[in-house]
Amino acid sequence: MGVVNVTPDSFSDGGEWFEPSAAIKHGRELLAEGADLLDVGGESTRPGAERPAPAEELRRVLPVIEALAAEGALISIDTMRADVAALALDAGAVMVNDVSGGLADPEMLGLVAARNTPYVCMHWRGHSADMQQRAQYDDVVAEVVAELAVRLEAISEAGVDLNRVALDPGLGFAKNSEHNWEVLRRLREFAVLGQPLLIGASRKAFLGRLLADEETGEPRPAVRRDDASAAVSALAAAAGAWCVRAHAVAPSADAVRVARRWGAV
Ligand code: PMM
Repeated sequence: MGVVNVTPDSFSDGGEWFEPSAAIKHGRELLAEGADLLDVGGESTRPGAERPAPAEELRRVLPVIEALAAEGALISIDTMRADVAALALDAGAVMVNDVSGGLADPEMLGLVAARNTPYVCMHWRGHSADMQQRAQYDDVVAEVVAELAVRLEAISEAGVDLNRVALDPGLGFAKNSEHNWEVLRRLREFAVLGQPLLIGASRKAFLGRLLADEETGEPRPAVRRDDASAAVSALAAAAGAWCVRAHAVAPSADAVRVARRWGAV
């Protein structure tokens, strides 16, 4: 899954593809690099980010979705808002990627059920403004699995076909670096949930900290985390992940091919 952030303030590629024409061009490039899906989003979820108004979120994503879907791309809409998801589906998106797992908008699961659309449910404990205060766990894997199981029940009760639902442990969302590494180290344990798994590690801060400059201690900048992101892609694929979300698709696509040929996928 290639990331097309149509935002002025994403941590990973802030503002680079904010103009629709630049985002559309970038989407085409990611497809050429081997992306099977493009994840188009108009709200930055970096820690501390402020939310755009719904109208602004729509203004950002709709022209990009329309153009890329018209060219045959499979698009997921990265949104927590049911109204945005509905119009994105009308514009040609084929999947909803909801980082709140249906918690941010009470209308979301009903929409997904009514449209019978594939749905990514990520583990989430609250909006970006204060999510890092919620990074409190005794056993992060056990608690994230349990909280995702509760979401799956709600999703099923809303009438969504569970055959169309993927889960995501939500690296960096109400999780610190140690939590993220623990989730990755024990990724196979998420198989008990019985759903395909999506992993979004690409360019995240925990990789920047791992690769910090040995002298200054400065984290490695986001745009220089793609080799590490690809390493996570290979290992996540080997641990059974269904999909990896990546900003630089080419290295992750190669990494997944290696994992597949290795016999792991
Ligand atoms: N991470 C971001 C945004 N959307 N969606 C899913 N399913 N999983 C993630 O880990 C995820 C996501 C934040 O990263 P970005 O600002 O680079 O898009």
